[in-house]
Amino acid sequence: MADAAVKTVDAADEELTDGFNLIIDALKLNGLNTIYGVPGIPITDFGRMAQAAGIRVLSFRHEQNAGYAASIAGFLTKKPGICLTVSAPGFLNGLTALAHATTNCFPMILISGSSEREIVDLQQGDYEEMDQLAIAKPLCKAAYRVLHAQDIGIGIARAIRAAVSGRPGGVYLDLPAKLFGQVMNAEDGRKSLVKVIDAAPAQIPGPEAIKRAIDVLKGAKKPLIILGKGAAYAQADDAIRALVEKTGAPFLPMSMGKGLLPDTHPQCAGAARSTVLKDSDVVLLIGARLNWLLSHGKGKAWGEPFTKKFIQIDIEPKEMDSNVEIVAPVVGDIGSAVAALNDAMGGHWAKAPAEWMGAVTKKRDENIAKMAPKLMNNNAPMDYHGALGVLKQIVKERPDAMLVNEGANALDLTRGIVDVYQPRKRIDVGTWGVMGIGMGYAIGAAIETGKPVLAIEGDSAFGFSGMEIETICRYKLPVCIVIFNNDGIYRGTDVNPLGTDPAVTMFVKGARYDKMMEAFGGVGVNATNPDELKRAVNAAMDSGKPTLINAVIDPAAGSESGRIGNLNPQSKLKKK
Ligand code: OXT
Ligand code: ADP
Ligand code: MG
Repeated sequence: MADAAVKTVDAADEELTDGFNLIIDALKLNGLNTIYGVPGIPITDFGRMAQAAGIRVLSFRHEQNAGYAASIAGFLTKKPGICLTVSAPGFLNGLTALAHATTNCFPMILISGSSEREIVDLQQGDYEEMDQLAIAKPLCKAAYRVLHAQDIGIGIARAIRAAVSGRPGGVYLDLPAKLFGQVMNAEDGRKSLVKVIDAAPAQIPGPEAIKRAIDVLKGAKKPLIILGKGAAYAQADDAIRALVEKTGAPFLPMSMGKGLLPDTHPQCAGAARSTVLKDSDVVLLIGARLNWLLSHGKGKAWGEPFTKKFIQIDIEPKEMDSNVEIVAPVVGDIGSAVAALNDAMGGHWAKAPAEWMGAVTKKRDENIAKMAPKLMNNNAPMDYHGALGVLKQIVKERPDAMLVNEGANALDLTRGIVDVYQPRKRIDVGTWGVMGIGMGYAIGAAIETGKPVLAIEGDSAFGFSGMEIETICRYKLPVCIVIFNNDGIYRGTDVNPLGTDPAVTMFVKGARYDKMMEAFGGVGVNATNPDELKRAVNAAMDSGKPTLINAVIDPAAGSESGRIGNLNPQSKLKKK
C-alpha cells in the first residue's frame, strides 16, 4: 500500500501528501519529536518515515514497555508521551500502559494501527481484527479514530488537548491501515494541520477558595503539607518551595513527590510519617489523592478521634470529598493555586508553632538515627540495608541522576533509605504499585532527560521488562540497573509443602542476571557485598555504559509484600 501511494505521488503533477506524512507533520508541528513503540503491520513504514523525518523513534521489544516509557515521558515533560503499536495484540500490549498513564494522571497518547473498518465491524475475520476504540474507551480520558487524511490534524490536536488539559491522562488514537496511504493535495494537507494553542490552560482558583484555605491554614496549630506526584508534575517547584518554607510546617513527600524539596530539608517529615499523619490538625494536600496510599484520609493512621481538616489543591473538581470532607477545596492548577496562596499569605505569615515542628524533628531524627547503623554493614550476602547504604551515598553524590525503582522490599526500603534531592528524579510503581515499569521508565527517563539513570529493581520486578536491556544496549543508554536478587518474590525461602514444584514465590536460586547483559554487549557485574556494589555502580555512572549489576541479597532478608503485607487477605482455614 505504501509503495502504491509513493508511485501516485511521483506520477502526479500537483504536489501531494498522504496519511503517513500528515501524521508526521502534525506530530512535529506540536513539538512531539519522540515515539516509543514496536513496528509491524500497518505501522512499519510509518516508523521508518518518521525516523527519516527527524522524529526519534525508539523500537522496543514489547509494547507495554514502550507504553511505560511514553507515560513517564509525559510525566517528565508535561507533553503527551507517544506510544505506537500495531493492531489487536500490539494494541492490547500497549493498553496496560495507557491505563497506567490514566490512573497516574500522566499525559500519553497510544497510537495504534488498526484493521479494515468494514471487515472489523462485520466481524469477518480480518488480520488482527479488533474493535480497538471500544476496548480502549473505559481505560483512558478520550479515544478517537481518524478515517480521512484531511482529519489527521484535528485528530492529533484533539488527542493532545485531551491528554494534557485538566487532569492529565491517557488518550487513544486509532489509525486504520487505509488512512496511512490516503493521498491529498499537499497545500490542503498543510492547512488541515493544527498547532495546539495553550493546550493546558491555567486554571485559576476563585478568590473565595483561596480565602477559605488561608483561613483554615491560619487556624492550624499542627499543620502538615503533603506533596504528591501532581505537585511534581506541575513544575511549580519554586512556588511550592516558597509556600512550604513560608508556612514553616512539616511536609511529607509522596513517593514521586520526593525531591520537590530535598529529603534532607529541615521541614521534611518523611522519616516521621506516622507521627505527622496522626498528630497534625490541618493537612494541605498538593497534587496528592486521599487514596489507599494515604489510607483514604481516615482510620487509625490519621488519629482517632478524627479531627482533621483537609485543604486540597487539585485540578480535578471531582477529587474533592472523594473519601472524606475537604473543608477548603482549591480547584485549579497547582502553579496558579500555590502562587495565589503565596500572595494571600503575604510577607508576614506566622510560621507553624515551634513545638510542633520540634516534635516532628525529634521523631524524624530518632528514626534516622535508628536506621543509620543498619546502613553501614558490609555483609555478604547483602541485606537490603547494607546495599542501600551505599546506593544512598551514590545518589547523594549524583543528585541529578534519575532513580527508577520497583519491587516490594526493593521498592519500600529504597523509598525510605535513598534520599532524593531534586524534583522529578524518583519515578516508580505509582498508584497501582505495578511491576513492569522498570526498563520502560529507565529508557524514557534517559531519552527525555539526557541524565544517567540508576534503576533499583527487585528480581521479580525486573523480570517483567527484562528483555528491554537489549534496547538499552542497542541505543547505548546511560542506564545502570541494580537487581536486588533474593531468589524470588518478597523472599527466596518459600517452601512448597508437597515438595513437587518450586514454591509460588521462588525463582532459580543463584541466578546470574548480569550474564544477560553481557549477551547484548553491556557490562555485567556480580556484586556479593556492599563494597563491590559501590565500585560497580560508580563505574557505571561514570562511564555511562549500559550496566547490569546482580546484587546478591540474602533470600531471608525481605518480608511478605514489603510494607503492605497487611493488604494480603488471610485464610482462617489455611493448613499450617
Ligand atoms: O513513621 P513510621 O514509624 O511509620 O516509619 C515510617 C517512616 O517514618 C520511616 N522512614 C524512615 N526512617 C528512617 N530514615 C528514613 N530516611 C526514613 N524514611 C521513612 O519508615 C517507615 C516507613 O515509611 P514509608 O515507607 O514512607 O511509610 P509506609 O507506612 O510504608 O507508607 C505507606 C505507603 C502505602 C504509602 C507505602 O508503603 C507505599 O508507598 N507503598 C507502595 C507499595 C507498593 O506499591 N508496592 C508494590 C506492589 S507489592 C505487590 O503487589 C507485588 N507484586 C504483585 C504484582 C504487581 N504489583 N504488579 C503486577 C503487574 N503483577 C504482580 C509482585 C509480583 S511486588 C511483586 C514483586 C516483588 O518481588 P521483587 O523481587 O521484585 O522484590 P523483593 O520484595 O525485593 O523481593
Ligand atoms: P500521589 O500518588 O503522589 O499521592 P496522586 O497520583 O494520587 O499522587 O495525585 C496526583 C493528583 O494531582 C491528581 O489528583 C491530579 O488530578 C492532580 N494534578 C496533576 N497535575 C496537576 C496540576 N498541574 N494541577 C493541579 N492538580 C494536578
Ligand atoms: Mg525479590
